[in-house]
Amino acid sequence: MPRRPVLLALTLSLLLLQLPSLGSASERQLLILNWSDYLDPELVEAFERQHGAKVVQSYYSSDEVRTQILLENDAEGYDLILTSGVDLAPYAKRGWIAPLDHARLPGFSHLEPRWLQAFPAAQSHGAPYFWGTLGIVYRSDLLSTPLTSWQQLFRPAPELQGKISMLEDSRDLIGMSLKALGHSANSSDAAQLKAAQALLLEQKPHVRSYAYISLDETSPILSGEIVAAMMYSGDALMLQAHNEHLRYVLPSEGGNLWADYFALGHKARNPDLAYAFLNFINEPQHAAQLAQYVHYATPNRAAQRLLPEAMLSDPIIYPDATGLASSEFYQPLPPRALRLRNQIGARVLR
Ligand code: N2P
Repeated sequence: MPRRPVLLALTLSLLLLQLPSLGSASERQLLILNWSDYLDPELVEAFERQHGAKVVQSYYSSDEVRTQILLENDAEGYDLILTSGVDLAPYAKRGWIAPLDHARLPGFSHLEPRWLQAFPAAQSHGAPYFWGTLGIVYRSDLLSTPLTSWQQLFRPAPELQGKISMLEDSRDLIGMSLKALGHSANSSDAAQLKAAQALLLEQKPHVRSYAYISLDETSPILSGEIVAAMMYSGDALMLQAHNEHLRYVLPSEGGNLWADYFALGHKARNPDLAYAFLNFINEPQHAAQLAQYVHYATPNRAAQRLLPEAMLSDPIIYPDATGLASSEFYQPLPPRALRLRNQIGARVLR
């Protein structure tokens, strides 16, 4: 009687045993841990054709979720990991990412050198990909007052209550509530962090979701279920293609200025293919195509020259001096502050 289940179990376990070997046997698979909507699928296909390889992407929904994923699987099998610049050094320390051999990256000649200096370990471990800001997106047709500040999102007017989406990420939540209170996003000051926690808990009953909302036509900000969200600049522009009433604002208190990097997985199965990919995406034509797809600022100078003027003069993509001056890069924080921030994050997100 139990024969069939046993057989089934046996077949299944055989199948499962096969899976990892399938991955490693076919040398031509590139496994990327990435944000969604961060690589133009057309370009991915072109790379696959050119290299007779398959690109497989695994997606995360916040910087913090990425770290969680890596903690859980110790970065096993990822050839490339797309990470925020500030996380390069801690990921290198944990042994999740490997130093890049610049001699194998002729495509790097196109990059603005400043991005290799922007974060600790960027020089050794980072392939600069895009940069942008974290701010607010909102539906101008569904709100009577335009949003210009974090204060308006953290202490929402009745028309906003219950219709807000925030990222599921302690660093972003705490960082931007600190900005709303006039402090540095990188504060380690216990009193300031406590005030940020209070603001987040005050906002919480009015937040509909702590999530990375989708950028396609199914997005809750298009249906009106959400009317304002904490969002990355280019993501807001991507969504704007579906609804012209969407507005992105870098809040008056300033936002977060970030840069993302591809890093080579320490346990990469196909490092050669990873290098080929990094060179491929840095070919000026390709980098320009990617920039137009994601709506972010490219660190690739040769690609910039190929971009339409409208993109280069768009203040959402290239913020003006005021926006840049009030915004901050996240910085590595001392362990004590990190512990406190983790506690706050857990309280807010539980
Ligand atoms: C991709 C968003 C990535 C930007 N859709 C976050 N740094």
